[in-house]
Amino acid sequence: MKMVIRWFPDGDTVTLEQIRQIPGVTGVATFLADIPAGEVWTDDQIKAVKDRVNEAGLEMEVIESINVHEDIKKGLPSKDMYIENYITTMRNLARAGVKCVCYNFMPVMDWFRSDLYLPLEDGSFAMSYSHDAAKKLTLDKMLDSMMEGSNDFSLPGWEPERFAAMAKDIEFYQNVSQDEYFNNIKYFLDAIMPVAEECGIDFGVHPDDPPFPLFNLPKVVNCRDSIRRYLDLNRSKRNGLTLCTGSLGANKDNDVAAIAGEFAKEGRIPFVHLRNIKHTSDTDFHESAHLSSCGDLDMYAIVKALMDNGFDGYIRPDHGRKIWGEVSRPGYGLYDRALGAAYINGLWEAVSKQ
Ligand code: DNO
Repeated sequence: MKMVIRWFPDGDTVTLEQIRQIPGVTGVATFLADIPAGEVWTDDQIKAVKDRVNEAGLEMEVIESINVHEDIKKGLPSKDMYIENYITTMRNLARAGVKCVCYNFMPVMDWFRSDLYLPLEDGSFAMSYSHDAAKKLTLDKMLDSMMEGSNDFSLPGWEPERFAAMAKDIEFYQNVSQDEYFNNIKYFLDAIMPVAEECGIDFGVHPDDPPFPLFNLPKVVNCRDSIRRYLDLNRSKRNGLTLCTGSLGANKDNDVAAIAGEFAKEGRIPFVHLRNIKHTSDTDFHESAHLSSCGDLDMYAIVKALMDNGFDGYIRPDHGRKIWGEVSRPGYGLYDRALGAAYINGLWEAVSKQ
């Protein structure tokens, strides 16, 4: 197992020097911030970020994410050009020593929360999700808030141009069936997996977050069966899952430890996002500190399932709460993620010595 921390090269409040001082952390999960989805990441651009990371004494073996252009998701004729670009980026990253790529195939949107700063009893703030509140959010309201420069809905990892095209895209998908959408995924996977094999890069698709339907968009990966379906679309071992415990765990029906064990055993989990959540109803939850006792997920059981089944990939602590007055991107401050890393290291050592 190698522990990494997500780091945004475009003005992160958390520095590489700080990350270097978190015990057990050997690298970052990062990306090239200025390049719109669909464009090639050149050798020079990759080198510029890698040099910064390496100079701080850290590795850049994990990329989170190379975003998939919406035309590929929609299955439009222009998809082939964007897939070619994707493949060129993969080859360039492989030459720079990248071993793992986290990406998603969620239509239009990446992860979604209805509140970024829910006050918790202990004085910290956490991101939360209310299904009713999410249903009440109209696209217009979200766009207005972004136009006004409010950061109420600014989500790290989303590129600005995705917002602008959002309304049109949501409309487009109203006529796309789940099966058609999976055909588009298969087309993409069949094109990139031979290259992933050749370059030695593991791909981990990120689950839908939250795992509930929003805006009537096709859902992709949100439970054991849909993970199986996704991985069966292309049987290359490089076609894997980013096991995001908080995303999958948001659906109470998901047994996250069982999912971790089943897919780790097959060598299909190259990357794990570990975090805990606390349910407030069947659909609603808020994020919590990483400890099992702070949320509803049994983090020990998840780590043990991974380890017992031969997991040998990358792990990162996922979203942290806002604590100790830290100002940062929502979910991606230093303090609570560093506490999460320390806790995960402790679980790992304990399980490994049993
Ligand atoms: C959220 C992240 C996701 C993830 C993407 C991968 O905090 O885990 O934004 O990076 O879905 O493409």
